[in-house]
Amino acid sequence: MGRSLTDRVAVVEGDITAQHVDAIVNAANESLLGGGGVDGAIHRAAGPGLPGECRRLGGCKTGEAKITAGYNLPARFVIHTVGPRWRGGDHGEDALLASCYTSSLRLAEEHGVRTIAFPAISTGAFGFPLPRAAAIAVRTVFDHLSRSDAISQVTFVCHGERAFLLFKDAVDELAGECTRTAGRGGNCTGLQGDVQEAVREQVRAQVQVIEIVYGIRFVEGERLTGEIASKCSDRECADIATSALNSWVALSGASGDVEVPPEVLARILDRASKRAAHQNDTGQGGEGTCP
Ligand code: AR6
Repeated sequence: MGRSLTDRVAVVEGDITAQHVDAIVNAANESLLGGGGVDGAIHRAAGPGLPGECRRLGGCKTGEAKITAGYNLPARFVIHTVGPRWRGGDHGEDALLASCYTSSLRLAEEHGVRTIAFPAISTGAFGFPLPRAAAIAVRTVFDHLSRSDAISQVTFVCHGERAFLLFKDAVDELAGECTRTAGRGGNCTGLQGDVQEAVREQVRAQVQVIEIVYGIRFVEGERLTGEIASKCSDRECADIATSALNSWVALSGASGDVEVPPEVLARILDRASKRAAHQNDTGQGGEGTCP
């Protein structure tokens, strides 16, 4: 077995552009064409090759991630992710922020990255409260590392002492929880409650996105969210279930107040949990595989 979870997470104070890791993560905006803050620092340090490659990527949605070379940086890759703008906390910001970390880690793994450094995404120009962002970042990274050994080291690079102390506290708190629940260096089963909450948040956000995109309103949307979240114990399953729900809405041509028939929901949940279990068994990613 590899190193313990807590040994695989570090917090440092400094400049992310100076990190000697396989990949650094950029807190970008949807255009991927550069900006201020950590984005500006990364573009300056990477040099003129980076904007050219970024332009060819065609932008990036909030919560998602794209990858480029690192050019003049010590890091081989830059993973560009777009954090949510803070709008008071009731607009899916938590789930979108968690999704930035998960998407970046997945993309890193697809490119063989073993060591990766993150800034405190969304906590500058995008205004996400730092303590809340630190807790989400650390919990999401711990959760991912507890499921996959592919990445050996994650470093949170904090700009300033306040960020450093908040991230350090969040790591120490989770590390203590892991030690209490799993003994020496083992799995972090104490995270399960947090994972369930994160899955529910993710489902709620995706259900809202479907409502916005199709201009509909699910009858008893919160109950729908609860049923999907309680059947899905991980994000993989929740992703599959909400994409299936999205397809059903698109194909049914539903409008206005939409009630998902119980047999449709049961079929969606059954297939999602079977497919996610199959992907977890075979270690495959989230897309394009059939049981
Ligand atoms: N190394 C590590 N962290 C840094 C560095 C650095 N060199 N520079 C700043 N930070 P921000 P956002 C910290 O504003 O909130 C850009 O214009 C900073 O203290 O860079 O996601 C983009 O183009 C803060 O804690 O990113 C977008 O338009 C954290 O990095 C927008 O800002 C994130 O602050 C994205 O806003």
